[in-house]
Amino acid sequence: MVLLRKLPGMPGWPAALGLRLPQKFLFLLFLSGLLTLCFGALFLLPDSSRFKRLFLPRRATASLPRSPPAAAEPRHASPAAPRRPREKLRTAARMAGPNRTAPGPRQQPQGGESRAQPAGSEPPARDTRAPFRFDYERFRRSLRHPVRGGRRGEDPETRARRMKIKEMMKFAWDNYRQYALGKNELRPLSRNGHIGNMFGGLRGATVIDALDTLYIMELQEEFQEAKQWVEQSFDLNVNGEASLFEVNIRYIGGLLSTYYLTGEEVFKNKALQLGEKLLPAFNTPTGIPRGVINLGSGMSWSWGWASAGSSILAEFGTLHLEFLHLSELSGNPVFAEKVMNIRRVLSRVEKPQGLYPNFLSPVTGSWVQHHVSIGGLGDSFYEYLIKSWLMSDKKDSEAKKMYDDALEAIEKHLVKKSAGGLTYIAEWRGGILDHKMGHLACFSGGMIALGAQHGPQDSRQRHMELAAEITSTCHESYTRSDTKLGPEAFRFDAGSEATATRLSERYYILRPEVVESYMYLWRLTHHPKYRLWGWEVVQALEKHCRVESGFSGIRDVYSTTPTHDNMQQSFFLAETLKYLYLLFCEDDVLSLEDWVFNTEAHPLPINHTDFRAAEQP
Ligand code: DMJ
Repeated sequence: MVLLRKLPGMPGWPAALGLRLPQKFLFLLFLSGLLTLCFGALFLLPDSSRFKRLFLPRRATASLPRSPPAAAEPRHASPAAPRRPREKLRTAARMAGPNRTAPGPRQQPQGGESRAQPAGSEPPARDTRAPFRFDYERFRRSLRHPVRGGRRGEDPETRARRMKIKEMMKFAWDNYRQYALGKNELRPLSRNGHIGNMFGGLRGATVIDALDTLYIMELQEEFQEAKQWVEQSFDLNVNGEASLFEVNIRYIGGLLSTYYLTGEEVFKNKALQLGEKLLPAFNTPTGIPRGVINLGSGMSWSWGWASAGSSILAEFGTLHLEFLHLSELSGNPVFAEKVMNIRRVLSRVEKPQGLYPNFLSPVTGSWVQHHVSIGGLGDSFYEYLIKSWLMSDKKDSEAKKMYDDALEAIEKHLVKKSAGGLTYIAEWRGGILDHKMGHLACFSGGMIALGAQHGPQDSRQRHMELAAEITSTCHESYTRSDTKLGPEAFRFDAGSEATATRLSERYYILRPEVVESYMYLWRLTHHPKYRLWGWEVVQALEKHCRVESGFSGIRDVYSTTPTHDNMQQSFFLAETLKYLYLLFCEDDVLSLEDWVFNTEAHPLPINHTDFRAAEQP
């Protein structure tokens, strides 16, 4: 009213009734604007809940999120998170066996598929009773070995070889940083960056994949460069189609492991924020996620090439380790619930001959096609079963049983010996064997050796022999090529023995699986041949893949002058160089007693206890 009186030509309030029509209209417009402003201001006050209750029904008020706590605290829950009593929330988040973490069966929407909740469209629900805090210091004290090891006394040759691999990592990083920082991969011949379409608009795949390797190798300046990029430039507000699997194993895996190694909150917070963006992919009738998700809208769908809209075993079966850690670090059980539900579906579905086919319908929960492979499309599902058991400090007995049963079926139906005496794992197509092994399948030597440590004496020995034989076959696929690097796939038919028979299978893209198995077999047997074989790979990489500005894949391992594919894959820094480095380290560097490696070689801690901090006042 004070304002009205001061307006030129505007009389006091009583006189306003005598205004002419246009003036009245203007006055009413002004008045209604003022009222709207006052009403809206109620919601902007720091704690307006009392006012809000005047205008909103009680239930709607209760579900409004509280304002975020201290800056370092990540958002804990997702729209899908049920609100539960605090004790239940804590228990489900803990990394325990299925009996301890298992939530009730997933509630499915009636009459078809639920709609994905657009990521970020609604602020996540939150457990408001007390802030959750993961006790990082307590976790670090629980480790049995210093993360970068503490033993002395190695021979000078081993040290020199390790230093050579460190130099390769520095070279790979320096060139990426110089020519492609912020892009996903380096193109070392054209000296620029590659973005690709696997990560839904996320950038810096090489930065995130390289972080823990740089840290472990004590490349401190380089680690700081990578960290600075994450702090200043890593943007999660993107809008694009991402592979759920790739984002999980590379980004979430890399961020989680770097948090556990360094205690730097930025990595944990980014991992949790990204984890929440993946949750809408699980909104299917079975809870089996689809393979592709738009990180902006939350819409998800299956790969166009996957038969009949199915989800891929190696994709939805390779979330367990990371998702349990997201729950562990946030106190929010939703992540653990999602992967325990996948476990439930898989443990119940009927398996042909005890085998797991690669394609499952997220709508019906049944297999779509009977193609079984321990290589591409199947591989890391098996890996995550045994590693889930190890990561649970051997409490997740359901995972161990599923692994043991699967391995038994693989031994029975897929393990074969070639005419030349090489052991290999064939693929299975509706009962018919395809006598080929992909490079990807070569991780299985390491996996079987790892699992063998914990079986009864007879199977332990048999499995160690099997692991050693498969690793030896994969080594043969390398030694039988002109470059001493292995092809993408090799066969055991029509006279071929561990060699590629098709032109399209002759390439090598800096993959890690063979050196991964060398690393495990070395740690578990200390047979010197594994270090020798690893050194052969180092020499071959230097000779054929190192170019002026980085490392590149090659198109034909059987050519002594191979052409380069102009791509330095991010997994070369995450896995290939890390496993090679560890092969020449003492066993206490990232000890297998403390860590399991996710399928992208990002170390995640074995959970010896619950590291929830005492409740905050
Ligand atoms: C990596 O991204 C992971 O190891 C994945 O499990 C399969 N393949 C690539 C490397 O070959």
